[in-house]
Amino acid sequence: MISSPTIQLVNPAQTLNAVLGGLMRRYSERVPDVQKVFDAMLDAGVIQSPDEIENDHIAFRTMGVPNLGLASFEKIFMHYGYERRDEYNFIEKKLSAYWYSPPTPKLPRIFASELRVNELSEEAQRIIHRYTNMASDPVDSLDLADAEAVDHFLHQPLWTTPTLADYKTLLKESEYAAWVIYNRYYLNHFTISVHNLKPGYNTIDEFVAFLENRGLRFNSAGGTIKVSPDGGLRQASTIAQMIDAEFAGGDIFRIAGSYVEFAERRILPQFHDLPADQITRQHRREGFETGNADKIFESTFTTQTGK
Ligand code: OOG
Ligand code: NI
Repeated sequence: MISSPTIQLVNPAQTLNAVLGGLMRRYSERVPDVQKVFDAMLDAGVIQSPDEIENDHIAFRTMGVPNLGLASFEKIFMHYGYERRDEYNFIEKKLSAYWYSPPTPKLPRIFASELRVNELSEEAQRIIHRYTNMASDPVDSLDLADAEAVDHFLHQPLWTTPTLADYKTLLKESEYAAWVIYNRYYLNHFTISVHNLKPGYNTIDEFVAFLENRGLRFNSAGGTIKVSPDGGLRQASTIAQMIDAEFAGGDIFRIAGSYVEFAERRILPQFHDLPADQITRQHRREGFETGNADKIFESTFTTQTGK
């Protein structure tokens, strides 16, 4: 009989799977809409098990300050083989973002954004720096081979719990800033790919109609369904889950947490004649779209959550 080794060497792919699993587990606990969507899909026979769902991408938000922001955050996933791709700029929201392609095609893409803190008012900058001042980049002292350590890092406070007054001041100027000061690196959303679902559910219009009938509420900023100018990327998202957040000193206030997104990536024109069973990710519209993303950000904004 072969005895199992006492020390298991874990490869980066396994570590990444564990990190992604931890993110999804906590996110599902925090966002009841996730289970609602799964239940609707099971009930309608769209899927037999949630494992069949393809996760198009996950998204994170960061504060663009020294030792944090994308330059720090991206090191985590690039360590596991993610590659930085296109950049997106959101002038009015003062945000920069990149998407990252995964090391293997079944894994979710990552969309990560950063607030350009230095473009905010002096007061907002002062508040943000008071919480986010770091002597060094915390990712540099993280053992990225240790999935548990990374899972803990992504769900830890990172900085002291904000006061409700500071949260409200930030909220007036940048809803994104307020979101990050409280929620930090919590998963902002995961995204169900709809194009590989069965007919009747495999377009964004059909899928959104299906979920609206089941009582889910969608972000209506710029129209419920956001379409890229080339027509290839179609997205919609729910309105963020409200959470009773506890602030410094014990104040409780209802704030926006995370949401769920849905994406349809159409087959690129040059592959329209390929047989359906040969279509894979590389034959569909890749990347993201600034105009779509600009409105999807508003899933956590009071203009949507207060509707
Ligand atoms: C990200 C919004 C953009 C997309 O798929 O374009 C986005 C966010 O709300 O942080 O998710
Ligand atoms: Ni998204």
